[in-house]
Amino acid sequence: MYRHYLLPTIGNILILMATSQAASGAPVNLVANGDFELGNVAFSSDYAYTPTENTAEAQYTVRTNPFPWNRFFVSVGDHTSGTGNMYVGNGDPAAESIIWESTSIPVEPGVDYFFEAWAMNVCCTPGYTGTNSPAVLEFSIVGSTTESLGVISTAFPAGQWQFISTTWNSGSNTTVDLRIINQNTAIGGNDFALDDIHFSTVSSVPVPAAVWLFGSGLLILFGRINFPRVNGRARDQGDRCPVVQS
Ligand SMILES: [Ca+2]
Ligand SMILES: [Ca+2]
Repeated sequence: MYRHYLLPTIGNILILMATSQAASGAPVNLVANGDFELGNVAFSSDYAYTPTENTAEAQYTVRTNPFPWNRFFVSVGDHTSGTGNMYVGNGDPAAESIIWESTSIPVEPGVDYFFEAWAMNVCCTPGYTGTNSPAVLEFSIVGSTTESLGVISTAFPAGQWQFISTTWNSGSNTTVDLRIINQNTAIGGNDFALDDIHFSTVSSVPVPAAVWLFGSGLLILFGRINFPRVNGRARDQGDRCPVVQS
């Protein structure tokens, strides 16, 4: 996944540091099948699993490319390796519909955890002429209470993986459920992909890489939710705007 950071020369140096750290102490991901490489298993969803073709909103699939599941979605590889699986969804117009949920995850009380994922806007190819509203992803944790960690919109242009990082303290909890909900009820656009969902006491992005991203102006911190763009494409203003804290 560190291929995303191999851009400027100084970035290459810090990537080597990040890779070294990961090799010596790779974070344990408490999310089963967070990279979707096992397919449509180990999570639940209010969306309808529709593996062959996207025919309506509120459907999802697990596959290696958003296209041609929906003929207007962009053609792009997954985040994990570029050739693996990802979650691809067509946003549900019903509010509070759960995109992805993983339940009964054991946690240590009083410990800070990172709830992270990579997300992507997949709408649309130039042939699409309809409205195009980005998904609004809410990360929340269900323990003794349900706690929202914030909402964030997927960005334009489509086809760019975006890192989302939230933090949460377990308090007195010993078991939690993780949820990602799309709070956008638009039909036009509102199409997205998810990959490499991560929950751990250690971030999936090692500190040296995060420092480099911050130094490059690509890492944005908004309280508990972080949304850097890590790719070689130029940012536009719309990339920075849609962050809203809970
Ligand atoms: Ca993957
Ligand atoms: Ca849609």
